[in-house]
Amino acid sequence: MRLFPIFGDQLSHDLASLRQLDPGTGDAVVMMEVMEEATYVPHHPRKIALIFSALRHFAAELEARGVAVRYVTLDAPDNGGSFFAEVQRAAAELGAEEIVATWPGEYRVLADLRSWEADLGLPVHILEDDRFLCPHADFERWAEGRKQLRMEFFYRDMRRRTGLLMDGDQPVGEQWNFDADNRRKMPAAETPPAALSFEPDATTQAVLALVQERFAGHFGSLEGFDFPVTRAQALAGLADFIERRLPAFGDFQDAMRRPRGEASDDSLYHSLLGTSLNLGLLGPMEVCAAAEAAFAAGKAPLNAVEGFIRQIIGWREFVRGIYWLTMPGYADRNTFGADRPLPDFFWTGETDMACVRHAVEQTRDRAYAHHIQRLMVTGNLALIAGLDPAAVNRWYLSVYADAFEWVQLPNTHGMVLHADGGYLGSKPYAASGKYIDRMSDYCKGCRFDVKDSTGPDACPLNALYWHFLMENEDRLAGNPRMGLVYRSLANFSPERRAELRAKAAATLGEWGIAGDAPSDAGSVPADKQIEPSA
Ligand code: FAD
Ligand code: DLZ
Repeated sequence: MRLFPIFGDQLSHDLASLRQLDPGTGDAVVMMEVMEEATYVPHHPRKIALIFSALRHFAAELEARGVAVRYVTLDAPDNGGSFFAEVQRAAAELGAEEIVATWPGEYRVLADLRSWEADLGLPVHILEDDRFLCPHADFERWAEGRKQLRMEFFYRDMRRRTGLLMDGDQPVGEQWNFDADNRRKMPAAETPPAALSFEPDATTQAVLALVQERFAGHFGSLEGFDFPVTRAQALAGLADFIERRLPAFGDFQDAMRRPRGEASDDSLYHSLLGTSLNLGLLGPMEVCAAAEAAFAAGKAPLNAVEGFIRQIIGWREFVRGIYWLTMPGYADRNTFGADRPLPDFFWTGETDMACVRHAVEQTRDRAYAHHIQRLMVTGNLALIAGLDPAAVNRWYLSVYADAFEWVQLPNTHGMVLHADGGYLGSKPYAASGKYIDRMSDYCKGCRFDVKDSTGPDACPLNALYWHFLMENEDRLAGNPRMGLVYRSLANFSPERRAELRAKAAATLGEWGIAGDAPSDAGSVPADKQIEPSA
């Protein structure tokens, strides 16, 4: 017989390995809730509950289809604690002759899987995960010989490959990218519709009780758990997004807003489809096809539909390609030599900065923050405060329910921290408080003055922003996309520079993370460095 391990982010009935399974021959699936996976970073309890509940529902669906499933719950008295221990036991007890797995979502798990053949003395077949649209080999070919990888060019190839929003070989609307139309600030009167909420059934309630008992010490709340945990629920979430939120998704894609006690506060017009896509309850092509159909039916404008499709076939596939191309090693890069620990408020939300407080509190309560909060609030702060990439990566991987390393790491390490030296993005998204003020209403209710940089009530982001630019001038001033800001900095007097440095140092001191972050890449081994952006 053959044994088919299915992991928590492989919950798709058309998974490559499951397509090979033949229920008539004694083949069996093994699915496991194990402490090693639940604790390799301190995952948000909501994320653990989502994965356990979705695993249990998927196992029941497989059984209903006649597949033999060996399901190991976390509280099983003899739970072996790791994928390997449980697969080893299942293989021995069932008399498995082969293991058939689908390529996992993290290098850590792949390395483990690759050692099983020797450790079990059985053939282990690892099949490509073809739920993604760009196979590894195609991405490698595309990347070959390029010193920097740019999403926009990859995305155009993906449009041609999928045929989405194409008119022959030309883009619909005669433009590939409508991003310039997608930067509206949200008017006060705008009220995004609340997303669907999924009431926990008996299976989910049992999981919630288990997670509450075992992971109460982890950051985050389980209260009001309402994630979709089955494909049927995920499809309902998709239909709801397409009908009620997609039409304005583009306009307000970059907007942020203070909480007002409305159910949509955490997501605005975003889709909330990330968990369903990453667990495998939905496929990337079906969500893009649904968006394209809404455009064809005149129910959603092109800027919204193109913007949404770009996130899926562009960014999502692009970051995955980069992850597998560069691992292991990508996570060790630290271009700016940043080494400060996370300030406590990343875990407590206790800060007077209204934007940061909201992002952290919402993350604690929902295991969700939308893209601009991740990128421009917590992410930007981590960048300009010189926080240690390893600590920042660990935080993002722990706290978001949709976080799996293949997608979390390139976004955090590359897009946000620029720790890869510009391999993924052409410039760091460093910003002062001015950006937050332009794209949100946070600054109005904030104790800090966004227009001030050095006074006692100055927005801390302002001095940190200039401090970051000064600290990394050698590395960044030559980047053509940073030319404008460095020309502004060139006009600052030595006294002004000193004032900004002093204010930044005082802020870092108040946060308990003072100390000069080295501004060169000395800590990066030569073989792990990549060319800085031209
Ligand atoms: P929407 O805004 O509605 O977007 C639709 C879908 O597009 C998302 O569900 C997602 O599948 C895809 N998408 C959008 N942006 C990206 C992107 N930059 N990279 C990959 N896919 C994208 N996304 C994750 O899925 N897991 C993560 O762990 C994760 N970590 C992130 C960390 C940082 C620092 C940043 C800046 C971004 C991260 N993202 C991550 C990307 C993005 O923020 C989330 O996909 C998005 O916020 C999920 O919410 P949503 O489903 O409402 O997305
Ligand atoms: C994230 C996670 C957690 C918390 N727990 C489990 C688990 O108990 N069983 C499981 O199959 N998967 C879990 N996961 C997801 C895995 O860590 C995920 O498969 C890898 O991160 C990607 O290879």
